[in-house]
Amino acid sequence: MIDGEQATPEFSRQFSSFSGSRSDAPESGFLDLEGKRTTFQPFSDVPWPKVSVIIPTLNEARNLPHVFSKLPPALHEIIIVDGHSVDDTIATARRLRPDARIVKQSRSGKGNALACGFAAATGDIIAMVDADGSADPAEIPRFVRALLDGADFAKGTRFAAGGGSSDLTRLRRAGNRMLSGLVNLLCGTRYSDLCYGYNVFWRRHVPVFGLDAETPAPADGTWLWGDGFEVETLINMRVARAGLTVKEVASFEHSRIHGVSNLNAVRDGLRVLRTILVERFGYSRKRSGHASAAGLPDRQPARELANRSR
Ligand SMILES: Nc1nc2c(ncn2[C@@H]2O[C@H](COP(=O)(O)OP(=O)(O)OP(=O)(O)O)[C@@H](O)[C@H]2O)c(=O)[nH]1
Ligand SMILES: [Mg+2]
Repeated sequence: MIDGEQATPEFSRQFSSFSGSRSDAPESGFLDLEGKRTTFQPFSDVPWPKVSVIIPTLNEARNLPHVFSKLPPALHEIIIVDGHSVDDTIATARRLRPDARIVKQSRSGKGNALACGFAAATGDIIAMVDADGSADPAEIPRFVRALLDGADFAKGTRFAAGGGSSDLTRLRRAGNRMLSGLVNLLCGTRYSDLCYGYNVFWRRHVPVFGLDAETPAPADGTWLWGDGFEVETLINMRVARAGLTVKEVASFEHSRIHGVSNLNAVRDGLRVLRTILVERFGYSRKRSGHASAAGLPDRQPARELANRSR
């Protein structure tokens, strides 16, 4: 948002909550690993659209079987964006889903992985799904329904009827509430779950995000802003600024199945806070240069990220 600009007044009208209807949810367990396509028609009134599922992976080989087993059939494409995993992530993905496209990300971080996945996608709709088993891909049709009902951006929330989490710590819950409240105050939005990364949207809106998938990783090891976990906040704020219609969709977050989180609540929470402030107050001043397509400081010292657990 530009300096001095008022919070987006239209946004509260454009923003609504969608808790999903159980009748829209498909039956679970419809993975088709043998390549058989059963008739898949979750909606009686509209055809199932072309859906691209983007799955960022960093050492998620042990979780992929579960995630793939929950994917709805009849997807347009599955795109795995790998962050140079050192386990068997790519081999596992190829074995389980030979039809999946594997994309190597251009730099580092989940944000960069998503940017690369969005750039590679060819469907009408993009679903962002984590690979650690926390996001249930069987919920995708519920999000798609919200888009077909008129939303531009279907935003997952753990804090609506039908949603929840078995993964949120008290610290994260409090931080998320504070950060969501801050964005709502500054931007006139009504996000109930700013930091939740399960979102589904029309691909035509990707330019609104202003993400840079192309620039190579800087030689000095710095990260471009938006490449980390702050990407979700950045996207949510830009979606609001562009006046897109957002519907929140109830979603249940499960605990990561295997492995360790790459997120550090304090470090990444501070990155989110900084993102909010720069997006709201520093956008016009910062919008030169490649990373500042994101409107943010271009780089972050590598040392801030050096302790990221892998
Ligand atoms: N390609 C790629 N994927 C990443 C990177 N960092 C995290 N991911 C993936 O992004 C998803 C979310 O990362 P997590 O480490 O689970 O972080 P989180 O879900 O925000 O935090 P938790 O709630 O603690 O699990 C997972 O599928 C990770 O494998 C990265 O640098 N590159
Ligand atoms: Mg996770």
